[in-house]
Amino acid sequence: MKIVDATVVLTSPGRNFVTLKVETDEGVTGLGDATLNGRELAAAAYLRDHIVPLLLGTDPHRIEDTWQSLYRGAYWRRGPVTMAAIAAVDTALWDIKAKVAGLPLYQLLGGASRERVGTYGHAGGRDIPELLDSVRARLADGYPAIRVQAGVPGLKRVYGVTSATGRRPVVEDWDTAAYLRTIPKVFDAVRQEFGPDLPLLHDAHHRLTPNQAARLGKDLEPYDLFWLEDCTPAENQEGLRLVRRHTTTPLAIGEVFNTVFDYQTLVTEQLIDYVRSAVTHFGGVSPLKKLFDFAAQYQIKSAVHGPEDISPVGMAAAIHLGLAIHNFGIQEYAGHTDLTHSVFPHAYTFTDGHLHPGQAPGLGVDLDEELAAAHPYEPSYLPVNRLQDGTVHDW
Ligand code: GCO
Ligand code: MG
Repeated sequence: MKIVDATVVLTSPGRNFVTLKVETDEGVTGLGDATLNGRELAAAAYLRDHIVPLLLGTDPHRIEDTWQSLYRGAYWRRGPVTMAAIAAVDTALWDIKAKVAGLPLYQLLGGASRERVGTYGHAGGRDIPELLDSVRARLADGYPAIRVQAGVPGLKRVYGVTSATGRRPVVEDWDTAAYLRTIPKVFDAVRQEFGPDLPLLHDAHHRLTPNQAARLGKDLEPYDLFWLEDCTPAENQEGLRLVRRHTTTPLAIGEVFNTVFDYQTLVTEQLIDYVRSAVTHFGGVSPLKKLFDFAAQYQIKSAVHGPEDISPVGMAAAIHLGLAIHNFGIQEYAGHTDLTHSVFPHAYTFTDGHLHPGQAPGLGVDLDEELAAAHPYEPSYLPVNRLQDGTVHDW
């Protein structure tokens, strides 16, 4: 079997997605997701200009060898653009292999370890009443666990939830002290309204120092969070030692990480409880499975990043992995617009707050290229965040 063509499809059915379609001489095709929110054209060009020419004529069954040759062969390693592009190839080749086998991908990853994949959804509001309504709406959607983000008095926007839009980044504002005072009150209100049982999560979106994160984790202990996410930027992995020493609030990190090296200290010293990387940004199904197996040795679980900017192709790959691995924790599922579901018809289902990959061979996702072409790429940026004196802060 040989790869005879590979094309990159950019489409924006509400937001941008980058999809790689790999075609073989036997007519079997595979899809991979390389969407990099706000930097889509860089991932598309890396694929189109530097990777596709190398794929033509190669054997799609040699997934590990292809991955290693793209990773090591480029000499320049790691980074979100490189790893999103490699991820798309790896995922498309797994899609092809599973289609040839006539099996849904999860069967090739060891088969099902559970009946279905549990999720969490997003609730947010500018103030507490609006937030409580949003939690009610997510519960009505069936979500068994909910991420709670709330407005901070004095700040213009609810942070960390803005879509990427426009030809220039939107500028948001930030005040860490006000945030640290507000969030425990928010969780107090949510617990009072919804009781002790509902699993609640919170995303600090890389905005705190280790010391501030330690304080927030401690202040949130009475509200029994499922996790506190991205409490620091965590490039300084050792910084998590300080956070860990001061709080038992579970910690989840990693949506911006793209290799296992970013996790080395965090995992081996058990400084976190959940690894958050996505198939789409971590080099594909192959390395993410290895990360989960590594994390499992330290009782750390999976929690794959699943915002709207992971396409249904990347989401399907995550669901297959989530069904198969033993140390599955939870899957983030922000869902997609109806138009996105039509551009990427898929076998996976979301029922009663749980996902299942379905039984279609491969990933179980198609691409309606005509519909995709009718919704072309639109330039967009994630927001930039500034402190009230104008200093740029982590977003
Ligand atoms: C999450 C994330 C997202 C990111 C987004 C950036 O936990 O889902 O923080 O909301 O902000 O994926 O592109
Ligand atoms: Mg996050």
